[in-house]
Amino acid sequence: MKITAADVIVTSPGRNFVTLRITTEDGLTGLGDATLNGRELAVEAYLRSHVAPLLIGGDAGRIEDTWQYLYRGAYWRRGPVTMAAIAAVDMALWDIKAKAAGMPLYQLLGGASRTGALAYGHASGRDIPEVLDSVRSHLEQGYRAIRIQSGIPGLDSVYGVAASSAAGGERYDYEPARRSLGGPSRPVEETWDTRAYLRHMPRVFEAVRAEFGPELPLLHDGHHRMTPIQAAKLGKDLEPYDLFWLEDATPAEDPTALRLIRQHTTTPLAIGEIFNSLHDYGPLLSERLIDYVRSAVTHIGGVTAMRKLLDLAAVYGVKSGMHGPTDISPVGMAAALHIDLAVHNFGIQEYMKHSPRTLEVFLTSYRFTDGLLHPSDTPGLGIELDDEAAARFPYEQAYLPVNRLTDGTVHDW
Ligand code: EZ4
Ligand code: CO
Repeated sequence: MKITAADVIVTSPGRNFVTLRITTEDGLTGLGDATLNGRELAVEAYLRSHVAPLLIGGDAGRIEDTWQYLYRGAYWRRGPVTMAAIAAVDMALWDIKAKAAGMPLYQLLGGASRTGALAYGHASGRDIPEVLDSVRSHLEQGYRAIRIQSGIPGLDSVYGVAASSAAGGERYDYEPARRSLGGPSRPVEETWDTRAYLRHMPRVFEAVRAEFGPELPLLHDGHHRMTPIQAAKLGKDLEPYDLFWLEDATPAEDPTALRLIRQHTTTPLAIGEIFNSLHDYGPLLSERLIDYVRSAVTHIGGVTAMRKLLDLAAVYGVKSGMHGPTDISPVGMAAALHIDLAVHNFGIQEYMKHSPRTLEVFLTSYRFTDGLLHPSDTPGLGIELDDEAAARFPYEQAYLPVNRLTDGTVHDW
């Protein structure tokens, strides 16, 4: 199966996505997600200029060899841009292989290990009453596990909190990357105060448990803002509320920070959404410093890399908890769901519904029922892209926010 085309599609149906489509001589097509939120055009250029020309004429069936060729063959390796590009090629080739076999991808990965993947939704509010309303609405939508993010007294805008829950209508996401829409093309700046956050979060979880009881799995994302000892304190303070996990407690480039947190708390830990290599996990798996790996198929290097990561994690009893915000396109989400269904050490899947506009461009077949996600039995990944719809939504520059402390010092966002 010779590759005859590798096309990069950049589209912005509500937010930006970079998609690779590989076509074979017998007319099969495969899609891969290469979206890197806020840095989309760097991946587009890497794919167009350096990767696509290498694919033409190659054998679409040689997935592992192509992965190694693009990774080792570049000499320069790792990094979010490179790995998102390799991931897109890898996903597209798996899509083609599964379509050629007439099977949904999860069948090629060993078949289903469960009936569906437990998904968690995102409750948030500017204050505790809004958080409680948001949890209630997520329960009504069928979620059986819920992430809790809350506004902090004294801070105007906090990661993970939807801009206005009073605005009415359905909130599809709180996508933090702001599109410039002809306005100033610089990131929004937010103000952060870790001590205020540490004082407030236990009150939020206390209120949620008091209202909804002990059963519901609850998650929280620290978004890389704490020092190890601050994270240890938060983990300890949250122990009475029995979290499913505390995510990204400390900045991602220092895996050994998790050692200190682990010495102080039994709150389960998750990290990895901005990792781009299995090697970024360093000692986290072998020393059992975390409980869940948060990588996305899109950012770790594709289905091939994710399978290796999860097999290694399984050796140490660590489970999956793949990243699933709306900046993972429906293609990346579908890839995650096929793996979720197939692997034994599945933990949970993050899920945020894409907007109706996004779903005009990406025709999906996966479904969410009774709190579980299923990738469907459509051959391949089960996603198609409507080129005409994509062309209606041209790229808009967008940046993730930048964080500063109250004295103006730049802080991790
Ligand atoms: O901030 O995907 O757990 N989810 C997250 C996300 C990330 C965005 C960044 O692009 O942390 O909301
Ligand atoms: Co996160």
